[in-house]
Amino acid sequence: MQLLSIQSHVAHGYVGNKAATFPLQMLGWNVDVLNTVNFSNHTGYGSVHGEVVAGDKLAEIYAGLCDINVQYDALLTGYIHGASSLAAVGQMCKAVKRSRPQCLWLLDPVMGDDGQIYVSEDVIPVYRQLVHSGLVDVITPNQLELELLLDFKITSRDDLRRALATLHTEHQIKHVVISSLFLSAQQLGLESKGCFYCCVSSKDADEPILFEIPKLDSYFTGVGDLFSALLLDRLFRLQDVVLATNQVQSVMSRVLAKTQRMCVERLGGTVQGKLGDATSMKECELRIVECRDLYHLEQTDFRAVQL
Ligand code: PXL
Repeated sequence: MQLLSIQSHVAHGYVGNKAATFPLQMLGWNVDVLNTVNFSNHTGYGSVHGEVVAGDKLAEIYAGLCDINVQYDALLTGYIHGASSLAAVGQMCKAVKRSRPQCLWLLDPVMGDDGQIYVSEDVIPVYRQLVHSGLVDVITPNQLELELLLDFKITSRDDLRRALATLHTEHQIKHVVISSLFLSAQQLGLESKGCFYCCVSSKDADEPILFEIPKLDSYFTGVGDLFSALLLDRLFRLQDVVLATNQVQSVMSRVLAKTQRMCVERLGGTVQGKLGDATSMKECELRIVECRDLYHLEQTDFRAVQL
């Protein structure tokens, strides 16, 4: 199984390609890695050194891959810092899909989280065009990213249903998996249980569903990057997006629990990584290597409820 992963590289820590590559390799993928930035660390540390790889440089590497005729079974696109790089990535992924329609493209429109945008905002219109190309199979936005893509705020269950319908009908996206919603249980018309919600919606299925997932009192960076990598693997194998998402969220909850445990051991009692504070950020990196035995697990911990 051959996959092209187009995301960020950081020298220290685990986001972007550093969060995706090793788990995918553990799952049996040959991962070709195209780095969209070459940074010292993720942007949440407050201090970052390094450079963004411009669109023409990315296109040059892709031309080399075409010359040697690598055939991809899957494409994974994540953190891409600016419009020029994203436009180039869009061109190459569209070319792969046109020549090999069975190749599965998971587009994670990584733009921000928790109200903070960590890429250049000029990517927004380019993501809108890409999502509209009819060539993307799966998107995995969080709620902020969904709102940026569709240019409206989601404050109710009806808004969410309207957003999903737009993605399926106007944009022809087959599967939408919203990794985390910040809508409350009350806004969704559900009983409050200290959970966050993950939403799965497919063009050909009758109704979108929600998974209720217990919240951990902590914040880690790279969680969405690991989630999208694992989802691409599971979806490729199972073809059932609800089952795939349930399995992946079950793996994620174990990875996060282990990361939190290791973090508590190091920080002694507190596990709050503070954005902009390098000392706590460093301890709150995902334990991608230490969790190596978890990626293949097939538990389904969560029950689906209708949206
Ligand atoms: O996980 C998102 C992400 C990916 N890559 C880089 C980042 C971030 C989030 O901060 O800084 C370089």
